[in-house]
Amino acid sequence: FPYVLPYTNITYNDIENFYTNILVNKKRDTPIIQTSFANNITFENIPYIFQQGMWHPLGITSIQRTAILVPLQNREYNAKTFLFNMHAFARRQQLTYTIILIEQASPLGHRFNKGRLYNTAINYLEKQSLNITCLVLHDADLIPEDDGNFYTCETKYPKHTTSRVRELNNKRGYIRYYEFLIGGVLLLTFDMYKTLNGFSNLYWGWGGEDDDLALRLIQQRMCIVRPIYELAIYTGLPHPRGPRNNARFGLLTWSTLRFHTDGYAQIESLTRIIDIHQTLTVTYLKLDVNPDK
Ligand code: BGN
Repeated sequence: FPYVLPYTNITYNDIENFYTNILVNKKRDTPIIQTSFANNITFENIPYIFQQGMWHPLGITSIQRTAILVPLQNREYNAKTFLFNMHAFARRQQLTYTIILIEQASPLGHRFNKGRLYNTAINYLEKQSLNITCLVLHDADLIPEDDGNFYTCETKYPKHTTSRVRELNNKRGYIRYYEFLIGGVLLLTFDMYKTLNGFSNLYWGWGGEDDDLALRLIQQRMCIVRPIYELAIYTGLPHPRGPRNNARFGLLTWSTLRFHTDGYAQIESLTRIIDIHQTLTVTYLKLDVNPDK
């Protein structure tokens, strides 16, 4: 991480600790904290039933109830591939799960605000009686490649699973992102989400909102759990790039000062759900993100 934030309570030491916590040793490309699961498992033909808004494996009681949340804007072509793969993946892992697409529908063509989409959908979910215990914040263009990458939450800390991404339209193979990254796919509980006051509502366009959340983690003295490096692999689906957020560097600088006043606790006064639509494979939430506020 390139710099330390002025006028905040985050020091070099904190950032150093963040790294020490996630790494078994500091050599790059070595496994990070191991989560508790076996190696590749593939279950074929698992019978599932759809009941009270969730998919359940027949005859099995899952310990966790998982909601996979996917923010979207004009990405139907990725969403179809995503759903097709994600249902199969969740079933092979015998999860009790639901998939929620959160579409930024209004105002039309306005820059994407992923933070507002997540905050709104999670606020909506909290009021439902689905008893969700694990939130999976998932980019629509990422497909997990290994069944050993379990979509189950850890008890104490968020889990980040996108250590390596192989983009379909280039030949560079798997790209290892920076240690500080928590964007892509992040699994956490409602309690963890509330401790962080969710995402900032102020990031419009591509980039930075995930780094802002990482700063909130450090501020709360939390760390990140990752699956072993071999399992944390994804295919990145091709798509055109949306406009970047040029304000992101400035926003990140002051991020930790806005912690209490900008996030999940403030979302109800900002956005509006304009449509809720349930099909067998997905729950659609259409949102007005309301850039005027
Ligand atoms: C980073 C972006 C993240 C994005 C990753 C991976 C920024 C802020 C710069 C200080 N962060 O560069 O938002 O998830 O790339 O693509 O742009």
